[in-house]
Amino acid sequence: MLKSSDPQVYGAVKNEERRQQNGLEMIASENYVSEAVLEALGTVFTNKYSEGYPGKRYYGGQDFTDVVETLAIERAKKLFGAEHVNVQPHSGAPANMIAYSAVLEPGDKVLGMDLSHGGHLTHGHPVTLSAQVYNFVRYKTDKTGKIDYQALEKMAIKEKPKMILAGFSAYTRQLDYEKFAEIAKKVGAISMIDIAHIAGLIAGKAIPNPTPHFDIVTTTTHKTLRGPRGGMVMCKEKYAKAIDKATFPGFQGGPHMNNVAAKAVAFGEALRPEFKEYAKQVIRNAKILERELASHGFKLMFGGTDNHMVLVDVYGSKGVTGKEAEEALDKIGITINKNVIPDDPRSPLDPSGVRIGVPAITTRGMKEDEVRIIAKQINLVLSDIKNEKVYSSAKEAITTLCEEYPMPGIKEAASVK
Ligand code: DSN
Repeated sequence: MLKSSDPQVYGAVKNEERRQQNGLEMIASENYVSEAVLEALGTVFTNKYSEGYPGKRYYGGQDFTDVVETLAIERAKKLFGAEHVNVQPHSGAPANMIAYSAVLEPGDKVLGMDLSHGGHLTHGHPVTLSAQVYNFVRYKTDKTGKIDYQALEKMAIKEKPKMILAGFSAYTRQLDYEKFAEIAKKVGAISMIDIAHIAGLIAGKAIPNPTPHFDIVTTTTHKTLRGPRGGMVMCKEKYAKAIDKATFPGFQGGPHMNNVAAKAVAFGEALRPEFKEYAKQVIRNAKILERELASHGFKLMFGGTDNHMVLVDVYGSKGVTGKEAEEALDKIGITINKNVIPDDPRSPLDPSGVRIGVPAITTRGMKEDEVRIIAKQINLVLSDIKNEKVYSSAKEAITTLCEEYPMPGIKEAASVK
């Protein structure tokens, strides 16, 4: 047992359980997995090497790895209506690199969303390997917080990219999938979308599904999809061979089969009716958070939200930097992350904004009333950040919520103190 064989690691695990139970996780990309997903992660599949794909492996002993990988693939196809699925990518960044390398040559041009406008590092930020290999040109949102599709089309005609990439990690509005696909088609580019943040909302049918419109779809399997940390690439049959080859042997070695088994479990959960209700509640909770924060005088970027998160200009609203806001909310048991806002004049280490998401608190069962309480505490603390007195009552309100809504996944969550 871990407790006796390695008390140090065991202690850290128990402390992390306590931290997760006794605080509210509001980092938009995090969530709590079920006990079944955790159990699958801790199985003997972690011992197995399975290079290749079901029915076509390089090593023996694959009867049961084939079972879990096939289940994961078939369930993902059902969830997203995908023609082809590869469940082996270790996470989101590898999934994106796999997709690029499957269809692009070094130096090829890609249009991707600017990081400060909600895009992701792996969509062409200069500090990444992908930006060293490919030539990324970045588009932005306009003053209204929307993507100007006419301007995007003009840019695509001028730049003649090999790929047009949609998707984000801090953008809060619904994308026009058809428009992206139409522009890509017009300029002869491959269309790709990274749905890492919104995969669970799509699987739960709370927002439209982009899979039919795009050549390639990448995602993580954690975040709103509530599976194990991992990645996945879906594509049209036309790109199936290229994606599989780019995954293995192109970019990765053996898949992590315990992780693939846990993906199968999570996808099975996402196919159940309860998951649809979960996804809808996530959207309802985010909308209430948007309205409550706006009513408390916070400036919401992009004009609000259509998904699971809000991006708030705390510096412009309350004169508090993103870093200060993150630290202040940490003190009352709310974990969020500082975040740049579009064309942020401040540095990424102490930006103007914070990103706040509701997927994890919704998994705990919290609804509109609880979100109102949370927004109130956020406002009390960030409006009076230097007043130590507001912290204790705010912390008490958050602790009460944590006790009323224990986190799933651990057997004795409620008794973890
Ligand atoms: N770190 C994840 C996020 O928070 O959006 C994605 O890389």
